[in-house]
Amino acid sequence: MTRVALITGIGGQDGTYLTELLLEKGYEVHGLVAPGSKRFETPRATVHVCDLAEGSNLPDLFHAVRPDEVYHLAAQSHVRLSFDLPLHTANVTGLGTLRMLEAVRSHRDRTGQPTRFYQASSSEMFGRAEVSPQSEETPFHPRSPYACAKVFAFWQTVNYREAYDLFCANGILFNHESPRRGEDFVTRKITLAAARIKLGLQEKLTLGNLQARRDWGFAGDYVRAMWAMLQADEPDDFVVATGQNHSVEDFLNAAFAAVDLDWHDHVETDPRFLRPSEVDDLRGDASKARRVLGWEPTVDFEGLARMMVEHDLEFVRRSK
Ligand code: F7E
Repeated sequence: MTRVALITGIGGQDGTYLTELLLEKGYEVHGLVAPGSKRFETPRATVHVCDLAEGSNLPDLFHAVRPDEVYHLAAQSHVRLSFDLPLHTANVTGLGTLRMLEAVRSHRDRTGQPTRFYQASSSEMFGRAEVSPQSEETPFHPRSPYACAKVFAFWQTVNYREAYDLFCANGILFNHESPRRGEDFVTRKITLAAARIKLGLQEKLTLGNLQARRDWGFAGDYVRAMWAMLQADEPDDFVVATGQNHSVEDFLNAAFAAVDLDWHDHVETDPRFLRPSEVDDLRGDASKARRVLGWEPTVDFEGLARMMVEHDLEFVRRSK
């Protein structure tokens, strides 16, 4: 029997990689997009519109799609923006997850179908972490409205597993990037600027905190971990990370070196891009995912920066 997957946020970076992976594996793929968001066009997946800020058509969608697996990726996911839109972020990122969990629970109770649920939890939940690297055992100390909403969603996911005996898994994913990363996230902002500067289309790049350290991996690797979590014998929570971290400055070095430029000649900083409370240093310990799921990352930090810059050189040339 063909398995059916439903991906919320199917048009985002992770949604597109996950769609490709699931199609390769023979799934029938459905996706949800927010009203008014750019439609994700693929002849091989069926896209539905749903506003997770209210979710009124979720029961009908579950009835029509009958998903075996739900990958809940949709969120207001920009940390800086969450300080400007805290209520919207809490509603979409926090309550949106609860609306999805309720849809899974009531669909199971009505039809008997045991839909498995993946929650896109985030390393931002660790925030001001007191230990490094962070694992599934590390306490949360969220530092933004986004991270607070993700902590709420994490515990709702655990609670639905424990209270209703549903297969609900949290993937605690550290930063994951790719050529498809949104242009407001720091890695893509840097690689696009490096490409434009190289091609003479831009002179300066304005950033915020260059000292922040993150554990950056490749999104294409991370969606394999999402899938593996829903194939496990038992539902559980897993950190997904490379185990290495670097500063924003390190990423600047790697990206500008790929186009033979010195970033010091082009980068300026502006407090506009600082956050009221920053997460200084994150690094993940994914040994549980390696042991239980057999998951391994395949792209390292330099490889990731090079892949993104090479893509953006071509992308900028084509759109010139
Ligand atoms: O910032 C610093 C910024 O916005 C990384 C999301 O996917 O990963 C992401 O959250 C660091 C921060 O990602 C700029 O202050 C400096 O320290 O790329 P980012 P993020 O906040 O780590 C986690 C795992 C998620 O769950 C989130 O949804 O870079 N930084 N200058 C800057 N950041 C941005 N965006 N823009 C700058 O100009």
